[in-house]
Amino acid sequence: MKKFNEWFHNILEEAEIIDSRYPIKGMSVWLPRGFQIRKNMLNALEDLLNEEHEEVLFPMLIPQSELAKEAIHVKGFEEEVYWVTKGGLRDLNEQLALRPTSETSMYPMFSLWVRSHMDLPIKVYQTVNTFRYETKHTRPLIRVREITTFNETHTVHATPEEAEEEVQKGIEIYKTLFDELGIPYTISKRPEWDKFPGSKYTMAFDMIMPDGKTLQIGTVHNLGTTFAKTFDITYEDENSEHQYAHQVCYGLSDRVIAALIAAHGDEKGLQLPPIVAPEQVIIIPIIFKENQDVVLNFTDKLESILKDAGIRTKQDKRDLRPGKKYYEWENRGVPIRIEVGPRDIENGNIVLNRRDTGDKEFIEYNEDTIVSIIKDTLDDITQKMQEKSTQWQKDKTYHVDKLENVGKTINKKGGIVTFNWCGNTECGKQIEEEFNIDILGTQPAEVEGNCLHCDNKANHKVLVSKTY
Ligand code: PR8
Repeated sequence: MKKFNEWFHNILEEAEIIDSRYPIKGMSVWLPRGFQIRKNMLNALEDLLNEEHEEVLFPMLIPQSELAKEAIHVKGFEEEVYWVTKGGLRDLNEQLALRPTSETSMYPMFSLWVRSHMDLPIKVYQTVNTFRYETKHTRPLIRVREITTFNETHTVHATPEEAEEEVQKGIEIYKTLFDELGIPYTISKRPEWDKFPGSKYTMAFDMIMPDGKTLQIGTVHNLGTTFAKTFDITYEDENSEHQYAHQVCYGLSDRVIAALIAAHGDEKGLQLPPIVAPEQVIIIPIIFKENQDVVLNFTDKLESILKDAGIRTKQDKRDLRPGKKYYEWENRGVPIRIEVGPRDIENGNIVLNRRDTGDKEFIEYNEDTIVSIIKDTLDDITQKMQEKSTQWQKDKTYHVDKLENVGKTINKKGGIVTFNWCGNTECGKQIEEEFNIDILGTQPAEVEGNCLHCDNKANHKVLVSKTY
């Protein structure tokens, strides 16, 4: 796909995902179809989170004094905070921040909640809107100023080991979600200068977009005891001694929806993984005046059988040419289209079309087997979409062993380039500047030889790319 940006903007409009004409930069309106996709994505995510975490809801406004408490954190966000300074005509005694993220809204309350080790762990999440006055170029769903779908998980633990386990838990949850959505990803540990402000370290998921740049689609942060010290989150251990709690937080956003659109879309338009598709099956009755009743009796029955089995199904009875309907539903990304005409009914067939492969198949119609055929096909579509996008990310990841090939490869092919690196901040920043790229992070690997850039001993495999 050559002009990804143009394609992306068009598809958001054509497939009725969002309307980005709202008169504030970086803020858009979710349209009914987009909202449904968003809801289905959140359901899948919350199903995973609910196994061990509980949903909460904190206020959107944060007193300036709380936001300012954690110095490194506030430094990281100070340029991005929106402030509420007035209540009606009166100036407020204290300015209130629109949350850019919720550490400083939640943690003063955690401090009240945690008394003894019996109160731990706390594992909560919320799905809210957050506000960031982004100064980089804004793009719908990708870099917005009102993040409308901010799903953030916050946990508090007694020991560093439990916090480490939670980091792995967060990574597993995001892996499962992205696999279900067929979103490809690479996980790395962000460099020191790009970790979440106030964290010990950040693990990040990056997807290679169709234009070769990478998009950060989720992050898991080990906060250590930094925030516990600032907000006084302590517990009394078995020996009645006060200990600082260990914390973890992780989050993702509207970007996940951008990622799934980008990962699967094609010239025909949107292609939705079954788990988020508002309609998993669209039935198109092929109607001629003389046999309208026969066809509609059949398709109505089929629709109710599929719906009863929990398959999201819709029938398109509009008085339009079938070709026009096919085009429209393909554009909207519905995974399976079923066509039924009078001749098919006579022959005991229905026609099943797959959006992912474009395959068209005549299947023998039987009320007892149709549900399992459709369910199996939906599962197969999910798997094939996932395999295809994972392969794409793999094919666009290159290992180089000459410095000159770092820039050359990225400029020519895009994607992610990996090479041996010393791990030194100074050296890393020079690499970023020299090649006009970003260091995504490092991955654990047995590394032999020297740093490609400074020739000191290498001890990291580093990943670099052009980023969104
Ligand atoms: C945290 N605190 O905040 P994070 N537009 C769209 N998506 C965005 C934007 C934006 N302007 N900025 C960030 N994201 C932690 C973890 C609570 C939860 C997305 O972490 O600042 C990115 O995908 O890394 C990012 O990975 C995620 O939100 C979490 O934001």
